[in-house]
Amino acid sequence: MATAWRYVRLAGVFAAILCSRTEAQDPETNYDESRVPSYTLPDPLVCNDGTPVADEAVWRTRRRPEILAMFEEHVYGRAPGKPESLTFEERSIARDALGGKAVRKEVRIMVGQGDKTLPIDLLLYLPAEAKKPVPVFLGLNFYGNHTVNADPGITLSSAWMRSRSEKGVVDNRATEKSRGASSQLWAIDDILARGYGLATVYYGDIDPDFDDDFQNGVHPLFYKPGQTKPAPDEWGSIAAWAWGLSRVMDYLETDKLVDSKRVAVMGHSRLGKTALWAGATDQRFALVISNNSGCGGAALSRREFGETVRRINTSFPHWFCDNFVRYNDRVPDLPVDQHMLIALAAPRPVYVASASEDLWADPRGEFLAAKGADPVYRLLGTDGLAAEEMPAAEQPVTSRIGYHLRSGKHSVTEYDWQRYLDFADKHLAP
Ligand code: GTR
Repeated sequence: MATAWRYVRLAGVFAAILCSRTEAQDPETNYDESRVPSYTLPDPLVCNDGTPVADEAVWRTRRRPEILAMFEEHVYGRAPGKPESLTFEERSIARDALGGKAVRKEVRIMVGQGDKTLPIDLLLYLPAEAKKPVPVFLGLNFYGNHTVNADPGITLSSAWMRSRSEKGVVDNRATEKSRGASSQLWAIDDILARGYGLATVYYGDIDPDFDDDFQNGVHPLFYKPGQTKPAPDEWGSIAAWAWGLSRVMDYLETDKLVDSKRVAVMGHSRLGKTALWAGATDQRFALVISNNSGCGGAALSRREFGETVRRINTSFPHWFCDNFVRYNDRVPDLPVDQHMLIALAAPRPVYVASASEDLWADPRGEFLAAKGADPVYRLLGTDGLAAEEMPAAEQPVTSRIGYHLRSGKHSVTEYDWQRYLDFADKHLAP
């Protein structure tokens, strides 16, 4: 057994004892590598009719669309295309934000379909010194744009959000106390210092994260006459959040301060699942980053280690499409696994990051999925994932598929951001 894996297991023993996440204490949850079922992954380089994917053309014209369609039908659900109307309203601009380091912009993206509209509020920080359009990291946030920095110039979100006193959210609304409450998750100073911008949106603007049978958020805008909820193969919340990221991209393409050919889509946890799906469905994203995305994100479903398909569909029935529930007790019948989701980013650079104590997200399953995408990246002429074994903690792999295991808990840290910036410097250079 690899040393790295012994370390992960040891960390797991402590995690199981100390972890406050109730899911992690579920006695049914498997954290024992020896109890991982044996499984065979679907081959990303064999078409459903058995034709081998011999070259890039077959990948691009046949296999990639086939895999994308299977994820739409069985996992995330089909999303609509662009809305009938999309307008952008600059609501504020400050050229001297963050002590003169940044230009701060707030833009309202208004989605219109039929007689319905939905506002999505974007916050953008760009390096003040920039002489030309800059590459940007785009990521959704969990508690409102005003939580990513204590900057008093950010408009306080008035949207519904989960109550959480340490984030300053009371009775499902943000209070002044929530300003900067998530600033440790967003390395804005480092991002700006290295010449990048940051674009962020509160994910609840697109679809509030609770199961209301899709009555609020973006879904109802697209119901056909008489329809009251998405069909079993239509979009759940993850697909809606990813769709929203594409609408932000629509805006970024119009902003002359942004180099829209160099936008990295990034997300943590459920929003890491979302970033991967956004990178799969919208190839305008030049780089894709999954931070601790776990089940339904970068982790292989067939390992059933930590969070499982059944568990995630039970805890979060609104995240995936209803068809995904069919696989709760027959994961091996899924026509896809998550290595194929990572492969949908190919040949664009993609980075998968795990944390050693985040066993709920199955770090090893995340590494193995990245490895499972490697043949596609190699077919397309890149160096794929340049690691045979799962690396030890703090040993980043920076090939076109990037990977690291960070010591510690489920979170996004300064260490993670430094690696993403290094990776972007290497792979997004103009
Ligand atoms: C957990 C969930 C994970 C992950 C996480 C998060 O409760 O089981 O799949 O998405 O939430 O998003 O923070």
